[in-house]
Amino acid sequence: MKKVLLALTLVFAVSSSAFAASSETEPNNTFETADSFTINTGISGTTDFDDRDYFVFQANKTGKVRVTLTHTSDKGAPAFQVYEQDRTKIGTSDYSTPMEINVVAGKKYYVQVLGIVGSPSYTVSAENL
Ligand SMILES: [Ca+2]
Repeated sequence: MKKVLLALTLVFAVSSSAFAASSETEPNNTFETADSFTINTGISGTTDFDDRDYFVFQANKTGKVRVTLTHTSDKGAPAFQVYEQDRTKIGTSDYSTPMEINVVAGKKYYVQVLGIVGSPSYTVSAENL
C-alpha cells in the first residue's frame, strides 16, 4: 500500500512590482532582509495590509537624527517604528510623524514600515540634525 503525499501543492505567492531606482527590494519583511539606505538620502517603497518593510541605515556621527516617512500617494500614512541595532524598539510613529532619535556613530538603526490597506507609496529618509 502506497502513501501518497498530498503536500506537493505548494503555492508560491510571488508579488512583483515595478521598481524604481533607490527603492525597496522585496522580500524585506525581516531585520535580516532589511534594505539599506544612506543617511541624508531616502528610499522609496510600497506597503500593503499584509506587508512589512524593513530598512536600515548606519549613523555616520553621534547625535540626533530625524527619521521621516513621506507618503507619496493619497492612500494613507503608514505607521513606522525605529529600532536600535540590537533590535530594541526606540519608538513608534502612528501617523508618519517624523521621529527624532539619538544615534551613535557607526551603529545601525532599523526603520520598520507597518502595512496598511490601500498600498500607499512612501519614502523613508533619515537626516542628521
Ligand atoms: Ca516588505
